[in-house]
Amino acid sequence: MEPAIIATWKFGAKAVEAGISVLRAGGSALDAVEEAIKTIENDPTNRSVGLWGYPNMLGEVEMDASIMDGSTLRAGAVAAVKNVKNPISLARKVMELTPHVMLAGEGACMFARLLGFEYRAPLHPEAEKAWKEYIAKISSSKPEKNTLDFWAKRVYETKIHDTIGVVAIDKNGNIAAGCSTSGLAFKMPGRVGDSPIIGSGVYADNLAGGASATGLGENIMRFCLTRIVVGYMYEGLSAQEAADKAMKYILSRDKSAKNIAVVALDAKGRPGASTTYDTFEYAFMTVKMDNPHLKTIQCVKIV
Ligand code: SD4
Repeated sequence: MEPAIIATWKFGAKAVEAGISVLRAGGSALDAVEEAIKTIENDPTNRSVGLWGYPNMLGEVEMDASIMDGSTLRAGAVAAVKNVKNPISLARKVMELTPHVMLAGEGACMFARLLGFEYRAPLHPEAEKAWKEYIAKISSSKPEKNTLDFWAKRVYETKIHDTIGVVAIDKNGNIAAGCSTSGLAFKMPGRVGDSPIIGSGVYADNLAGGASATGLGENIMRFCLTRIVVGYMYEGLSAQEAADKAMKYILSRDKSAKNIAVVALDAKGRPGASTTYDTFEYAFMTVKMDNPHLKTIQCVKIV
């Protein structure tokens, strides 16, 4: 098996380079996925992943992450966690050290403290400026009928969000998938997207392949996107065929389910990606390649 790794977005190029070093050294798919994602979580220029991402409406960065091991079908996730530098590593600890799959909110923060993962950092100045401007803008605009309208509509309008989603296959054919995000910018406190939901944000099964999602969580989690993609690969479709089929299914059920994307690797290590964004970019690399391959795709067509 030729080890390979795929990641969402242009910034995924940096992630796959970090992950490929792990795979080149003979490391596991799980280690490669964690390392790849940490690289983006640790990047202070990224505004949608990790502690330097945009905060929620109250000015607090709340993050979601998950990881799945396709060789054991074990998974770990954290939702709405604060003050952690690497939510992906915390998600892995949930998988490895607890009998649970997901810890959320204060419990996830407490688990982070117990493990010595707590890391307090001020908002990135750019994120703070954008948050203050956003609050000022919506506060000065026409008042909503009530607080719920304000939260439910105005906050949702920002549509600023991205996720680092990664899938890797190692030399033994083990597949892992993971993702991490600070979620929708200026979201309602407690809003959780698809990223920590196993089967929505990530899914992996050595017998089929792995998938990781990005985009508007509300349009991903009600379709269990990554579980659908892996299910299609289990039926024998390639990663590309499975990703396209899942997106076509989603659009055929709800034409408004825009702004989502998925990356996948099948059990043969072949890459695939599909999207309902107008355009979407992803990065792919195998151990034989010198540089990541960045590819741009267009919104899937339904006939
Ligand atoms: C979320 N799926 O919280 C994440 C954000 C994202 O591209 O990936 N945006 O909904």
